[in-house]
Amino acid sequence: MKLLLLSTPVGPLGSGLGGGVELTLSNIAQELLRRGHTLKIVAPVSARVAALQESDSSLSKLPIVEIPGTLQIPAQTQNRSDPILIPANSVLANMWEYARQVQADFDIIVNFAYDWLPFYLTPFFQTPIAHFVSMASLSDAMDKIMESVAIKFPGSIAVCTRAQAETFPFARHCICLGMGSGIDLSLYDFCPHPENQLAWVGRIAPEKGLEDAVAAAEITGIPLKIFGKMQDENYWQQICQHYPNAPIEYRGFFPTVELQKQLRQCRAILMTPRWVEAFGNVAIEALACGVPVIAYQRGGPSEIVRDGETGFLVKPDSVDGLVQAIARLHTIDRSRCRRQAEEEYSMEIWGNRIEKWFRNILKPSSSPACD
Ligand code: HBI
Repeated sequence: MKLLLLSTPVGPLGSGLGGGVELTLSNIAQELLRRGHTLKIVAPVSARVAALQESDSSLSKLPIVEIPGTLQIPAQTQNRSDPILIPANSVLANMWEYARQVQADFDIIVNFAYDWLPFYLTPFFQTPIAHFVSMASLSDAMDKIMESVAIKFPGSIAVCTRAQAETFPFARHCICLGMGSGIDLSLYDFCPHPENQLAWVGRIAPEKGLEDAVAAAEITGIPLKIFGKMQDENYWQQICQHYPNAPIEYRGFFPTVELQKQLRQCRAILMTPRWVEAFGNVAIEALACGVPVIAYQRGGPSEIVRDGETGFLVKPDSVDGLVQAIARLHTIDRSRCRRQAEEEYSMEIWGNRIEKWFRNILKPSSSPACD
């Protein structure tokens, strides 16, 4: 197949601003190229793309078409009833104008943006558009436009997990991929004997609930290493002021290979989402290193963690629950964590599900099948 992949408009690919969907897109691209498909990626121009491609080897060989323009406002900063905002010289609009011009060269267009415009444009395009929805329901305007596409174009909308699907009124029309990405297991090295430290990985932003992980670090006295894009500086400052004595260290944002070198050294990763996390790519990256996952029983991670075997599922927003789970980490066999990643989240499994989704869209009489 000839594919055109349109990335998230909130940041350049590899910048970390796009969170998990950056890993999703680059892993889908690599796996499809490996399978002999041809593709192009359309993403916001990055002042540092050369540096990014050097630092993140997985990005270097991907064919990226860079589009200029103003980045889109992150949807999770908006309120449910807010109107859709499009800035002047919108990079999102510029990306889709490019797609409109080249669409005849492709069999299928894949949208990774959680934005109104790509859904609205779907009926105006001649080339079929597949939509990978990377977050749970956030706004009424988005729910409305996604629902109209889900009904008009059966099988065109894919979600990561059932928990995420259930947040949408059109859940029954979604293709459920059962995962938000596969991972290249060869990039993750199993670590049997970690340091006495915990990890937290994610965009530093309120919806990720970092403060609970910091509170658990203060109570247990176990150092917490924090990785991810510094998206909301004020939020971070508030946490530092509120927990001046917590044993925490912000390490920064790292490409996959560098991240796993540090993540594997940890006794567990803490996942403390305030919102319904669509999937939780960091959970399967941790498992691939043999790192148990301690996660709130909310959204995607609750469909990934095998409670008591590869980590623990904790009552949502309960810091005590996190502390009790940390105290039971010695009962988890780290090699079982690695095995779960191999059995359930390999690129092979991911590639098969993605190909099936696309082929069903290209076949005329297709009915969505939820795995
Ligand atoms: N916000 N408007 C908008 N568009 C996106 O594509 C988007 C976003 N916020 C977060 C985000 N994408 C990704 O970090 C998640 O999909 C993983």
